[in-house]
Amino acid sequence: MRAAIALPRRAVVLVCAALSAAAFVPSAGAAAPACRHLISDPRGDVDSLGSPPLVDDQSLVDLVYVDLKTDKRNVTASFAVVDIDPETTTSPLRHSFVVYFGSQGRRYALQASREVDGDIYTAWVVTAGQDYSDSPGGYAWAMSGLGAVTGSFDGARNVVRVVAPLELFAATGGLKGLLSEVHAMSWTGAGAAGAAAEGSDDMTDRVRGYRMGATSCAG
Ligand SMILES: [Ca+2]
Ligand SMILES: [Ca+2]
Repeated sequence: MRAAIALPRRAVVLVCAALSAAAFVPSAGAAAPACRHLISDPRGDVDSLGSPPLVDDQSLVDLVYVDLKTDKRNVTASFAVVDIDPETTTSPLRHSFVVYFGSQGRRYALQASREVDGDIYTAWVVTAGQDYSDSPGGYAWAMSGLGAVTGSFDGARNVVRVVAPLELFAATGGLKGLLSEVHAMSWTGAGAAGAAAEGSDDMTDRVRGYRMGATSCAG
């Protein structure tokens, strides 16, 4: 009986020792990012829209992680996707990614779209309503562009980025402290913006926020 009890205790001690070693002795050459993703989203949870929905590869808008990052000059949004459309100019469908957040009483959005004619990056301030959601229609909602931003579609890493200078937000109150109530979505579309048919979309959970300047996984 004593042996039966002693053995698990010894095992626990050994496990603790192993964990301590792993925590305090970095392995040579290992990249150990000390970040935690702001938003995690399941794979394979893209919804089909329209009747019939547009034919599309849903992995191209299947969100996995969404992160925000700020430094002294920029706010960056990073969307990790299951796959990225490599055909910038020949795909018949638009693939769009947007993240919403609040600051100083305003709501903002950072968006990237891989369009038929190229890639478009936008920073928005919400001017009516709150922000887009998957709730039924009937809400008044509008956004206004803040100015020129940059970004990238990284096909090697399957990451979409939007980089917006902080100065763009100054005229509407600026960004400060907690970028709050963060959530994101992605979708496919066809046709002119505003009159587009949609094929599929992916929504994320809404999280409390990102503290400006904090460690981030945004790449
Ligand atoms: Ca997803
Ligand atoms: Ca989702």
